[in-house]
Amino acid sequence: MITMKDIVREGHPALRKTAIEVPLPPSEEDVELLQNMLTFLKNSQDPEISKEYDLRSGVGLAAPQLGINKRMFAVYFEDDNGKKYNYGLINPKIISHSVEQAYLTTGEGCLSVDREVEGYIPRYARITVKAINLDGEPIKLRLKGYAAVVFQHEIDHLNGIMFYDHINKKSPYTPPANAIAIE
Ligand code: K1U
Ligand code: NI
Repeated sequence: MITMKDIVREGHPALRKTAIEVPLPPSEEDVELLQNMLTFLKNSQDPEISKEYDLRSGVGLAAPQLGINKRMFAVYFEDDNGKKYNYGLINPKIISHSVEQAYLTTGEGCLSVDREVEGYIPRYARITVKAINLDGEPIKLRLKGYAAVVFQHEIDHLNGIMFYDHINKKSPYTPPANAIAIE
């Protein structure tokens, strides 16, 4: 079972590497790892389990956050319209994106960052992602709003990018140009 002790924190070199593509079809070991990552997210959102194991609640987790240099991440959350996102993805790629940007008015958090970071993080408002799912099948996802933000945060982890790299250092709370605010 994955717990907080398995998650590496900022300063760890794994968070700054470009992760390596996963050979396809995925090995049983890689599929099991992704399933365990999804279970961690579900556990982290369960009040009893998260209390028992002292888990911070998360909506996403990327393999480099476990010190594993592979292009894989899991997401588990529901958007404001009640749409569920429950995916373990391998070799995800943003194949297109909007010109328009978006940002969360609450900023972003990260399971690898044990502090509050102030500021807006500009993201694409809409993205299309291609990836391989847990069944080893290709999938294409069109994402907007909060879901697009979460997926970009996780894909950034595969490229050694932390959310705060995107913050305007001189003016962290200036709304990014041409951007929708997501409450
Ligand atoms: O990748 C990570 O470190 C997980 C991170 C992902 C993320 C946060 C904010 C914006 C985009 C992506 C988190 O899940 S932090 C916790 C969090 O945002 C949250 C947890 C439970 C309910 C609602 C939000
Ligand atoms: Ni993160």
